[in-house]
Amino acid sequence: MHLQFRRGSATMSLSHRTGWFIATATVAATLAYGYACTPATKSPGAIGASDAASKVYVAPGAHDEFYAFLSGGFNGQVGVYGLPSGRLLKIIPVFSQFAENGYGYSEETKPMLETTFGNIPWDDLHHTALSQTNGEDDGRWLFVNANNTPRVARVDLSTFETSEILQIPNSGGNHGSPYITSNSEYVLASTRFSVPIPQADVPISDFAKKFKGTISFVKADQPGKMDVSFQLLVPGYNYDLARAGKGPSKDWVFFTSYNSEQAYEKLEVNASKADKDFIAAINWRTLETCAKDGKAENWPADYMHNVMDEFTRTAQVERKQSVKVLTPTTCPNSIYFLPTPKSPHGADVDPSGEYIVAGGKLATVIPVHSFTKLQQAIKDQAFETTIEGIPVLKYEAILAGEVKDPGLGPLHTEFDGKGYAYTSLFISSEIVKWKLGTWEIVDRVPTYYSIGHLMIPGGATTKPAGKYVVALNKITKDRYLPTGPELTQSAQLYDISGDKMKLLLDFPTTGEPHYGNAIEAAKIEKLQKKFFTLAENRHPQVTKAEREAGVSRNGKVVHVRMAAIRSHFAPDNIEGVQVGDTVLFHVTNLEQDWDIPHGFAIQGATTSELLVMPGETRTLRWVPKQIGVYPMYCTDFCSALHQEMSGYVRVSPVGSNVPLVGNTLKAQGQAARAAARGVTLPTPPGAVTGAAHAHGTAPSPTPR
Ligand code: RUQ
Ligand code: CUA
Repeated sequence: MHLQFRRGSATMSLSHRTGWFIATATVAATLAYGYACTPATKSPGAIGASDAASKVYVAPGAHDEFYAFLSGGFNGQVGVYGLPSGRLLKIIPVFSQFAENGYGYSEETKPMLETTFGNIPWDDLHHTALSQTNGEDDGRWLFVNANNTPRVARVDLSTFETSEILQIPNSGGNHGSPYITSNSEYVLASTRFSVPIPQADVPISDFAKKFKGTISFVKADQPGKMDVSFQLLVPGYNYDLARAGKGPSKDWVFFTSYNSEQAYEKLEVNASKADKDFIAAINWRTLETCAKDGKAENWPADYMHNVMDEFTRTAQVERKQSVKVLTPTTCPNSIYFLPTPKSPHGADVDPSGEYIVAGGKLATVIPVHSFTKLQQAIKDQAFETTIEGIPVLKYEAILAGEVKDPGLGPLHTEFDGKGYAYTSLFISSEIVKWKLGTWEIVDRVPTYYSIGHLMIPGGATTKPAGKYVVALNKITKDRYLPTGPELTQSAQLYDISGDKMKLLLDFPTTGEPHYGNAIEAAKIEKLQKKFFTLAENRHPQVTKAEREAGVSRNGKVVHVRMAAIRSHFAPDNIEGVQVGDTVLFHVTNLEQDWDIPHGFAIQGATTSELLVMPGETRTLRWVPKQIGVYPMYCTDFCSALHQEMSGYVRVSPVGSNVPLVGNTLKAQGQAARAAARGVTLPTPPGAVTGAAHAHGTAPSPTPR
């Protein structure tokens, strides 16, 4: 018999129905054995509805205690939620274009999605890692991975924007990524799919001979400077997930691998034959020393590094052509294999740094390795064999213990900092709580349904805030109002402050959440940037005051330097554009106030709209195809006179003699003459009316 299961909700596999059955059975069992459950509630496993409600209730105007960053899976974005309320606060686009703010569409942000394969508008984002200092979340950055076209990105948590994306060369599927070392020295990334390295035209049947994996160490401690410091070439398995050590194990990283069978067809059968696969335990300090001592070879590679420049707010692309490669033989004692049953998925390290827990998705136990024993086994050379220069340690020599009968399909484990671990079980759709050291199961709760990852605020650090666990579920079925064939994905919040886990809340998520992180809000709130300083804006087409606005032609390209301020554009009427011109609207938002973006849209633009933050410049490209007069307007309800924030562009035939003008120049002339006479022109009404609708209440003076 082999167990079969699939992630994703597109198909109901037979085994999922089994999972469903088991989940239902678990619920029934839970009820039958008198699990603390108030009959009034609709959700089995939940505490009384009003109790639960009061625990997640955040009063109007009050703030949540935690920020949660949940990956969006196939949507390529990150969702930001407040906990315990589960309220969605923001979507941060990373590897996908985002119509809400023009990310990936505006000229400044398009280069962020540039790769050596071209501009990629959509990728698959699985895992998150918050930056750490001394093993604790520090709130500076969030790292995330692109799974399909291998990349790692940094999100700056002062702006909640993607600030940097690094492509990972010599990788095929960047799943085991990004995991972070305890002082944010490195972000880790591994190949899920082994490939010929360097890429080559070879028969697929040469898999075992020619295909390899890589583990990349990305230097990440300086913003804007991510780079692959070195790669370790490893046997052609599938490297799945990872964790860095902490405390005593902080110089080590642990990667799960499956398919040590090296199957290249029908993996669901052929990669599930061996009893055990491996966790690769890697000492990154040793690798660092080898690289410093010149043991790495420079291999040709082709990858891109895209950085959002802080002052031009424009992404710059750098193409890199080589990478340092180490192997287990050129850098001995840097990597060991820990036999681990069976096709392990997650690898998780407890807050003390002693225990390495594997989620053997087809295993009947949860194996836990001991870091102390691992070191001893290395000293004693307790090796079973050696594979491609990698010593394989004896299972019994490194094993701390096994959690017996955890349920079906253990995937991921998080920790509460109070001596307990929580493991997600995909097939039996539940969370089990067990004790570190004794390995006994102390509690289990059903999840609705098919949990993948789970997350405890700070659960990946040395100091978890063991208050809640969030289940990140793949399937919701009957939990919400139906919405056609595609139903929402969902997270569930459980109270873990007591002995028993208690379900408090279901909340829908954007996309399919894989991993997520949550952090005390205070660590991030204090770092917030409220607007970009106009005086520091170094965009080449910036308009720092209305008098600098204007239009100019360079052959078929028309540049419009445009100012946006409540409640007008300058210029607001443009003539002299011709059919087939490329018109670049460089819109600078002159506001210097929190929460006052302006939008920009023009009829027939085939890119997107813009949303321009205070103090920044964003550019929309527009190529008019027909003569006429086209309206343009602000798309963000910024003030009482937002509807008046509009204008026209006149488009004439090719070769027309209509001169190119933007009307601000006239208005500006008036203002200049008035200023020369010592007269102050009345401030436009919109500028003093204050914001309306969604954008706060504080009016700001017009900085002219
Ligand atoms: S993986 S469950 Cu990327 Cu576990 Cu999602
Ligand atoms: Cu600016 Cu509406």
